[in-house]
Amino acid sequence: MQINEMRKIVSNPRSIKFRLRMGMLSVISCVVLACSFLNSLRAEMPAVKLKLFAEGFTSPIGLTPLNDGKGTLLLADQVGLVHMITASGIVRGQPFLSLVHRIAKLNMGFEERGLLGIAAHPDFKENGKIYVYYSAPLRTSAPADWNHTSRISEFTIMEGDADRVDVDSEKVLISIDQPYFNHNGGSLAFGPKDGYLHIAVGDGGNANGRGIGHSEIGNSQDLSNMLGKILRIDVDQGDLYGIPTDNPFQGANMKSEIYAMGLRNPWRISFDRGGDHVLFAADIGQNLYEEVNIIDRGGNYGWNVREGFHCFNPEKPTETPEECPEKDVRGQFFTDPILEYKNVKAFRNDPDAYGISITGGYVYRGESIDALVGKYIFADWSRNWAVPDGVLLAGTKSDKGQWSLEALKLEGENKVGSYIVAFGEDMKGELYVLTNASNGLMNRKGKIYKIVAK
Ligand SMILES: [Ca+2]
Repeated sequence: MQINEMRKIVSNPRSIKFRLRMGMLSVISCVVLACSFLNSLRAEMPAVKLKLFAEGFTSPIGLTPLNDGKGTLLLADQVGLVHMITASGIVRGQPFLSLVHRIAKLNMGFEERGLLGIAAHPDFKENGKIYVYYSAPLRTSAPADWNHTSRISEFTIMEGDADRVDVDSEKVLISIDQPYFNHNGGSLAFGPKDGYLHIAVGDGGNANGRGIGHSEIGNSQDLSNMLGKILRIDVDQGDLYGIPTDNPFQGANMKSEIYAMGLRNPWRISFDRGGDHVLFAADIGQNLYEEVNIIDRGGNYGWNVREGFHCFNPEKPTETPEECPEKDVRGQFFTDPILEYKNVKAFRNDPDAYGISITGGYVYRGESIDALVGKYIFADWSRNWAVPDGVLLAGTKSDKGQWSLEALKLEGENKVGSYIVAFGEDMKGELYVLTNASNGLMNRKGKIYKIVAK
């Protein structure tokens, strides 16, 4: 604006221009006030610090306490190795378990196959059993043009050597043929209340719930296969395992292992170790929305009819249809997520767009950061595909039961600077961030950070 023009406006306060300018100024000041109000709300969340705990991994996808009385942790690396780490972060020289030779041949670049989940039996101290989810080569009974076979297997430690798993002890509990390399899920978690093993399985891959090996209604909506589901089995019963009597889908053409359905690629599930012990599942979206779900028995979480809180059309994945069914093919209402955020690739410069691929975490129940207690701590893998820029997030449940989402502030530059692959927790409920500086399986750039108070 020219100074002369400004003078003219100011000298004639009744001019339309003056009133317009004043109006704009008040709008701007309101926006500024609103922003500072929002910032003051956000400022309640304290900054936390990431303290390097262990490094030298490739793509750390799971960290779980061994419950051996010594605080030992098991770290699963996607390349097929399980390491023992002491409570102080020292990585034992010899791997606890190597599945390198049982895993499908992995790409050095971006890869969704490999060792994808680990859980120790709740009675590990007595029975020495651990459970893994990994991508094996395609079994011969599968269609020849499919990609690989997911295995959920039980292993037992060596007799007389509690620091090593007997690789010959493998008992394959479940095999699931996978048409594509992607969307494998893979988390394993024992329910703190029921003691059953919960297994997250992706929808079969490709995109939009379509392609070879995809059911016409979408694998996630089809109870006759295990894809796009949360499974639940009793590893203490039967030859291989038992089906809990209250598993919800036990009829003709239904897989009785299914506990919940309608997931796309549940990348990391976890139980709240406190509170009501609910099961959280972060579900990676297609193009527009990433979501967090609380998984209830028999729930249908909507994919590929819905994405986040929105309708989804597999024919037009970048558009949100106005309408879609509220109920599944069996007449059951879909369950909405508790939280969603926008994908930054589709919603550029939108403050509600946090990244491109959700990474599920844990509810914080530790003792070192009071302000995080009860919050669901999770992440987005990265704001950018090519540049490692993971974002730490926190979900907070209000007294009225509504969930809200905010970025977790980090001390210093406020950047993780790596892809956030997964989270882990220890026996005390303290949380760890599992990162990879590369978006592929190379250069051992994987690190584990403990989340600590500033
Ligand atoms: Ca959903």
